Parts: sequence; C-alpha cells; structure tokens
Amino acid sequence: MEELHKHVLEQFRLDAAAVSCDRYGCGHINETYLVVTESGRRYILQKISNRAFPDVAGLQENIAAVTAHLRRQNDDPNSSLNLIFTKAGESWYHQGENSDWRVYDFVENSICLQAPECPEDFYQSAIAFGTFQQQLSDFPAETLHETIRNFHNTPDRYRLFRQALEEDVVGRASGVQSEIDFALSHEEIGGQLMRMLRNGELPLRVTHNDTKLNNVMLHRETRTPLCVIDLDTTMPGLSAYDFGDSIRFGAATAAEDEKDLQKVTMSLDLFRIFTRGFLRACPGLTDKERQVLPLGALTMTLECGLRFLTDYLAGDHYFGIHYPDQNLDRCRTQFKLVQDMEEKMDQMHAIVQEEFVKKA
Ligand code: ADP
Ligand code: GN1
Ligand code: MG
Repeated sequence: MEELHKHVLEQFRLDAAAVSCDRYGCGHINETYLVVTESGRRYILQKISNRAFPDVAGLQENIAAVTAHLRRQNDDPNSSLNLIFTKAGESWYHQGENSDWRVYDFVENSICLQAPECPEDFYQSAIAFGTFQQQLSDFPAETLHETIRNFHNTPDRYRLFRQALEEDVVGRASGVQSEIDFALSHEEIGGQLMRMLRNGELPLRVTHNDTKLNNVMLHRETRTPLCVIDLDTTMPGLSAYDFGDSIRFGAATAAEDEKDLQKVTMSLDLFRIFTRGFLRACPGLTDKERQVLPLGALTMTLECGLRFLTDYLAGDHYFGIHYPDQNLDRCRTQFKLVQDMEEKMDQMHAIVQEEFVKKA
C-alpha cells in the first residue's frame, strides 16, 4: 500500500488497520479505491476531484445531510451511502493542497453495472433513481450548496465550449470541425429546458443530476435497488435531468466510448422500460414535466457530448481518460445518440404517453 494511502486511511475510524487499497470502479471524476482491513471489512476510499469540486466542505455537508435524510426514510443501513468520519470528527480529510479524501462503507452484496444485462436491471435503476427523487421531495433544497455552478445549465455549457474553442490551447479544433458544427447547430434546442425553467413552466426539485447506471447499486441476487451512490451533484435541478441522463447512458446500445458509431443507437425498448419504472416511482410529476422527458434525454445527451468536446479542446483536464482521444470518442457517441433520438422523438413521446396511461 502506498504511504500516502496508509497515512490517509489512518485518519479515519475504520474497524481495524487497512491491509490493501487498490484502484476501483469506472467513475470519470474521483479517484476511487477499494480498501480491505485486517478483519476483512471493506470500504471505499475516494480522493475527491478538486477540479470538479472546489468547495469540498460544501460538498461533504450536502452528502452528510442528504444521506441522513434518506436514512430517516428507510432504516435499512444499506439503503443509503454511509460516510465514515475521521478520528477528528470530520466527514473528510484534508491532507494537503488538492488532496481531499473521504471514506464510505462498501455496499456489500451489490452489483454495479456499466450496461443493463437485461431490461429488468434498467427498470430497477429507474425505480432507484425515481424513488431517490421522491424521497428528497421534502428535503429543504435551499440548504444545499451548489457543488458545481451551472452544472446542467446547457446554455452556460455552450459558453464554456466557445471559450475552449477560441482558446484552442492544444490545437485540436481544426481536426474536429464536424463535431463543432454539430454542436453549434443544436444550440437552440439545447437551451429549451432552461427557458422553460426560467419562465416557470417546470418546477425545480432536488435531483441527483448524474444518474448513470453505474451510480446505482443493485442487490447481487434479487437485482433490486440497494442504494444510489455518487451524490456529489445532488442539488436543485429538473426531473428531466435525472430521467434524461439515465436514458443517455443506460438506453444506449454501445459503450460511451465506442469507436464504431454504427453500434450506437438509443434502444426504444429500453427507453420504454425506464419510462415505466420512473413514472411509477415518481408519481408526482406534473403534466409538463412528463411531456419534456424525451427532451430531457436529448438535452442531457447533447450537453454531455458538448462537455466531452470542450474537455477534448481544453486538453482533457476534467474527465479521467485512459487513452488520448477518449473524450473525442465519447463526444462522437453522444452526438450519434442525439441524432438517433431526434429521429425517434415522436416514438419517445408516444411511449411516455402510453406508459402513463397504463400506470393510471
Ligand atoms: P465518480 O464520481 O468518479 O463516478 P463514484 O462515487 O461513482 O465516483 O464511484 C466510482 C465507482 O466506485 C462506482 O461506479 C462504483 O462501482 C464504486 N463505488 C463507489 N462507492 C461505492 C460504495 N460505497 N460501495 C461499493 N462500490 C462503490
Ligand atoms: C461524470 O462521476 P461520473 O463518472 O458518475 C460526470 C457526469 C457525466 C458523466 C459522463 C460530476 O459522471 O456529469 O455525465 O461523467 N460527473 C461530473 O459519463 O461531472
Ligand atoms: Mg459515478
């Protein structure tokens, strides 16, 4: 075990000394490690990304408050993330500049999927994220810190994109003209949800904002939801964000960085399954919120592609990458999905309506 990890782990109230600490999981933001102690008990250690989260104190305060709220609604200790505090009584350890660490109990008997293995898995993730939103409907939203300002403000994402394009610090812009053109031609539709929020057509709720399938843990045997993880971006947002980001990732027929774009489409069958679960778990959606769910899928996918492209142009400082052009590959799959969703928009609307009627 690295000396740094050993030192960091010694600050936390683990049940016994740590004997191993290895990189773990497929997240793009934090550095995640699986820790095992002398007793065999497992924990998750995370180095929090200071680039993504400049206000670690605010971030940790949010997570402590949100998990406490969830625990009050469900007394199964496995049903929400459990932060392990430091011996000094803090919810994270500030080891030095850009070196902030936290520990969670490992969610045991769980699976974490990169893609649904069967439609039922995706349905269960809809139940998990829908229930999460429902359970937070009485959470005092004004007490939450905005951990990433303008996180799903798509017009602001376009501003940052233009800035990266103008600066072109690593000279990549000339090689990605067709992706740039695609982004610019979708700016109008990308701003639609924000306009509806501003003019009062859509309510602000407490949402997760990063509802990838790999941010929910299912029970290994029953494959029903255990708990929602990765609470870093839980903040006020639109229900369409959580619905949309799940579709973006989980209803895609290929991985987020697939190079063969022929393989990348949005499955209408998976769209239907997720819609069914989400409407069931989140019965309080307004008519307008329900009607914009397909637009939420398109907007989250467009925005995510734009963010990957922006990071590619800026030199890959935000999303973790495993090879040089990975952010460009990710951008291309997202834009391909947007195209596919545009073609399927009428069918997506029909499915939302059918599933709503069926539920009633
Ligand atoms: P990131 O923000 O980088 O995505 P996550 O919090 O999602 O970080 O963690 C990355 C991965 O680590 C998850 O996708 C999951 O596989 C695993 N993981 C995170 N927390 C836990 C936990 N408490 N128990 C088990 N696995 C976890
Ligand atoms: C990041 O943290 P992770 O890997 O679950 C990102 C999301 C993106 C996603 C794309 C805090 O999610 O917004 O949609 O990558 N999280 C943050 O895969 O920026
Ligand atoms: Mg994650």
